[in-house]
Amino acid sequence: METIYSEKHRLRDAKTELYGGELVAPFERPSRADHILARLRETGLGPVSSPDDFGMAPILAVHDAGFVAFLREAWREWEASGYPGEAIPTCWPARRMAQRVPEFIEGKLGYYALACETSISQGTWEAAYASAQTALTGAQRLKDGAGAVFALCRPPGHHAAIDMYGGYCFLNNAAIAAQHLRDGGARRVAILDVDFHHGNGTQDIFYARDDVLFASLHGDPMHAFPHFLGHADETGRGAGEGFTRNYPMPPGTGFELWRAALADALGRIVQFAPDALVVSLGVDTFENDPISFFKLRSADFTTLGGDIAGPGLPTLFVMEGGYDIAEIGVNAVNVLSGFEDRAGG
Ligand code: Q9C
Ligand code: ZN
Repeated sequence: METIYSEKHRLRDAKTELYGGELVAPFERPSRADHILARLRETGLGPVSSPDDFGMAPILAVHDAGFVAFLREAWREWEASGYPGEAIPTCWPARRMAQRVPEFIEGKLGYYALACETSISQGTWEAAYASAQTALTGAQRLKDGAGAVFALCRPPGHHAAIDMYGGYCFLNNAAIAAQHLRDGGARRVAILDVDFHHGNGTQDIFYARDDVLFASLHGDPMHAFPHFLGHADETGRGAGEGFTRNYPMPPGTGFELWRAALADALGRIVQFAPDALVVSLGVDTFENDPISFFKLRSADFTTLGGDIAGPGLPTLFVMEGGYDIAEIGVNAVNVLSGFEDRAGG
């Protein structure tokens, strides 16, 4: 399986994350990608290629133009404000307040942020742009006939909504790739999100649509980030009714229960009969993940990779979360090799 990877991920190297009432070194850091790349090379999964540049149009096909302009300019505006640290919002357009974009950067941050753990730092936009291009290149490979591709995206994307960033995400790489597949002629695309956290951004982008099925397995939002989306009764809106499927699961969930949810999700995907499958691949379901509460073991990732190969669909894996950095390479590559072993590729 070919991997698409850009060194530009290193430009996303924030110094701070707001966690547990303290500013700490971010969980989402450059060494995550290094460990995945090292493991890919160690196992000889396949070639590693640089992304092509598809420009802004495919990003603007899923994200709000004002939001994208904000992301591009946020660091410059924050620096100009004279504040000493990284850009973190302090104030939100909460219930019964005006939903109007302020002119001052601190207000803009609150308007466009869905969470404040994620600092905007120098280079964040450049890395997020390269990450989206990495996913787009993977989608293009599927379009050109590849059976499976791995987009080693960083920063991740699935929490980024039409016009909101947060949860370590800025641009929704998986959604951008799925839309690119649609625009390239795929009639239906399914997105399977196996990251520990609910893919609220992806759900937001496709919620009213019947051409992109979204299924997410995740920690119950009553107990886990993003806290305000991902309940089982969220199933789509309007024409999209029935094309969103959520599998929230409780603290301590192990592979047996998780795999049963996966089987149900895959059954729905097969019924949907998509032309392509995009997998939001997070391995923060791992038992030793520092910020999550599922109990999957390293060998389980091989098994679930095989399960995902079951439907026999052209499949794009898009890297999302996973914060046990010592094991992230083994766990992510186990999914890919489990897929290949079953797919016979
Ligand atoms: N108590 C992704 O995996 N905060 N994002 C968690 C835990 C945010 C995770 C706090 C987690 C975001 C792509
Ligand atoms: Zn996650």
